[in-house]
Amino acid sequence: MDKGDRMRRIEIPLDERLGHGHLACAGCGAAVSMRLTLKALGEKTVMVFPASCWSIIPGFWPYSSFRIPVVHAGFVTGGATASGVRAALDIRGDHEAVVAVWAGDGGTFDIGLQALSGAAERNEDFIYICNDNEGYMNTGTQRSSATPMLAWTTTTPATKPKENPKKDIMAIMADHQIPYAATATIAYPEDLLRKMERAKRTRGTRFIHLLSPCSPGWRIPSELTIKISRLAVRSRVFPLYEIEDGRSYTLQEESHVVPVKEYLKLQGRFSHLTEQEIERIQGRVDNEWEHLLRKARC
Ligand SMILES: Cc1ncc(C[n+]2csc(CCOP(=O)(O)OP(=O)(O)O)c2C)c(N)n1
Ligand SMILES: [Mg+2]
Repeated sequence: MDKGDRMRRIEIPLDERLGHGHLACAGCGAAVSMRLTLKALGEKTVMVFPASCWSIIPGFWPYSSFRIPVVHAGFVTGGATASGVRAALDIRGDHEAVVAVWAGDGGTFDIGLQALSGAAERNEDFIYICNDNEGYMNTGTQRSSATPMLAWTTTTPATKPKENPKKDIMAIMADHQIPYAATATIAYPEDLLRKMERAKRTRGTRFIHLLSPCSPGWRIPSELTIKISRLAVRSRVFPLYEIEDGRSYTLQEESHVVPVKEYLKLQGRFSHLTEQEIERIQGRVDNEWEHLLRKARC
């Protein structure tokens, strides 16, 4: 990727496609991501929502807060529904409209993985956005395979927190050799917008992995959403990077690196952790970072 493109300052478009009266919680990281995403994708966008918080947040017609057409879809069907919407638009001769899926981590890492994998293997022409809040939040904070190791959820209580590490969804998508995949968070709005614009310009299956702090699910004060998103990147828990054609990695190295503890200590879902457990998480984050660096350097 051209470094000039990455460094380019981006003007945030003024038009709003997410209107008043949406039903997101105060401090919902995803609501800010959605607002920016819709600005980048523009009015000629159809958005597919597999079951998630976003089955509720837009509100119902005729009071929907969305100023684009949306399709509510079954939990497992994000990839398949978007394939169908794309085919229908193509048959009508509309190759310009953008088809985007906005699915939760449960709908992507777990239950929707098969439909997504099938669509990605066919290189279907849509943008798949995984809004990762690291749990089944709409149904009250159950564990998903995106929940980080040792985190509290209602199905992994503090006395028995989650033992397994978070699934590496970016590696899974890279191995489908899709044209473009990227990670993003709202703490870096220009970067998020640039990646959405890049995804819009690319054809074939594009995958964006958004980390979206969830105030009730992560047990954080609503005003800390942006700060925690930034700490996720600075602690290398959630590195920012792009992958072209599943093989070419561009890692955005953070100059201000902080210990993982700085990220964990602000969140109630990690308040049960001992110093030893924090060290264990730090070790894992360091290993994953080295692994990513090796991929970016080869
Ligand atoms: C087949 C099926 N099983 C369960 C549900 C209930 N359900 C609706 S939303 C949801 C949680 C979705 O979690 P995620 O995909 O992470 O999105 P989030 O709610 O966190 O935004 C569940 C379990 C459903 N709608 N359909
Ligand atoms: Mg979720």
